[in-house]
Amino acid sequence: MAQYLTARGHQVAGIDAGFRREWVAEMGGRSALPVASLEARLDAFESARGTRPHVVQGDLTDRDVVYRLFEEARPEAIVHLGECPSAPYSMIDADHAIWVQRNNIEGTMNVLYAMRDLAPEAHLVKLGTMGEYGTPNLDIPEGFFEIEYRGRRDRLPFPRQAGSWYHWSKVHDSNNVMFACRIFGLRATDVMQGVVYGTRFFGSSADHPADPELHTRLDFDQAFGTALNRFCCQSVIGEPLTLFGLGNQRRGFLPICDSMQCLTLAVDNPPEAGDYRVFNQFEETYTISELASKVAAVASEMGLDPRIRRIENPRKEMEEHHYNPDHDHLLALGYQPTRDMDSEIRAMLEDLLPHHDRVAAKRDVLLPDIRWDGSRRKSTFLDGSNGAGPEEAAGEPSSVDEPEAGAADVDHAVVAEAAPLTRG
Ligand code: USQ
Repeated sequence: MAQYLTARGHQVAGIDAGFRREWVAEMGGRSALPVASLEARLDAFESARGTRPHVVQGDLTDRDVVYRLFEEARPEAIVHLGECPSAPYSMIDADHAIWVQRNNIEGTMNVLYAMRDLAPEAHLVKLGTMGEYGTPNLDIPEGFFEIEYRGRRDRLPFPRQAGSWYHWSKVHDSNNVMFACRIFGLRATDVMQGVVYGTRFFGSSADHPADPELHTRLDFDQAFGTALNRFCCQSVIGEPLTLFGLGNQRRGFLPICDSMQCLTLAVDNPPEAGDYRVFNQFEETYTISELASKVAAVASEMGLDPRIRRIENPRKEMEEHHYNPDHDHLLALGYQPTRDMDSEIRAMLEDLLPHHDRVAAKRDVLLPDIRWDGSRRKSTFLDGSNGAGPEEAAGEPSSVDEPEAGAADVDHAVVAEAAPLTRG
């Protein structure tokens, strides 16, 4: 995000302690693409862009650190990406559930108070999640809807029905940000983001940094790897693409470069003071089966041998449901999708193939064992074997193996990334 904003003329400061690296290590994983130390990345940033962002190594739940950064940076916009983003991680046990909620909610509260005291005109761009809404049997509006009840009408927040302690932490954040806008007169955009995938964060491949120290990370473990990223890693090392349960769960997806574009559009177009607005941010919706088929088709074209298999779903979630969310607000601001999914999958596979051995060495972290009922047990394949059973033809999963169950001139932004946290 810092690279993307800097390339567009913004001056960026940040807070980060690389906590994501610790979470992924705790899961036994590592990034498929090597990630240099923060210092080495900042050096590479300076060489490539001629400017070095002021980055504090610190914890968003430490209010003094947050206030100090606000005093130094005097932000006009704050892009808040500094939360633990993993549903499975939050479902491990009570310690992880409570820690994820404290981390996410306290960090955001500190940002809100720092804004009130030190940057009341600034614009908060806060990363929420489409998962806040859950999968209701209704179309999903962008944050609010008009409702008539007992003859009276109102515009109210659309009900949230999150599916993990992590997703609920985002719901609590949304309520807190909305309330802070009302009582402190702050302005905020809450971005309900779908599942992000990809390795190239600039819209044009020509802008992709040549220096590997400027590349993004890509996780594939059960907690921090998202579905499409995992499917690509699985294809590269010849492991089955794991469909959880029926595979008919539908989600909104968008490539990382368009996530950057959307967040930047929000930064460049702040709402009025006191306004809390919600953007649903995704490009297209797919079922997980459709997604796996897409990856398998591109991987086959590239000479790989992808296999799609269903495994027990470790989560409690609806596997067949209505899903039709609105996503008009960003389009109205000029959002234009820059890449289609197939070419993005191809680029990912090209970027991942040279790191085949890094992924293969950690293949054990691919099968999920964190279960929503709080137990820990590896999911088994639903074709009755746990490794060597019949497989679905790539690209066409069958229906067998049913499971049981304002100002455009903003130029100072603070980017908060995965803040480090102290476990209580
Ligand atoms: N799934 C599989 N196979 C896998 C991994 C996942 O079938 O190997 C399924 C899951 O059961 C789920 C769907 O794919 O139904 C999405 O799972 P995911 O792990 O890709 O994404 P999720 O847990 O929903 O969370 C991710 C990010 C989170 C963000 C969210 C957006 O980790 O930070 O908030 O996507 S959304 O899903 O729209 O809520």
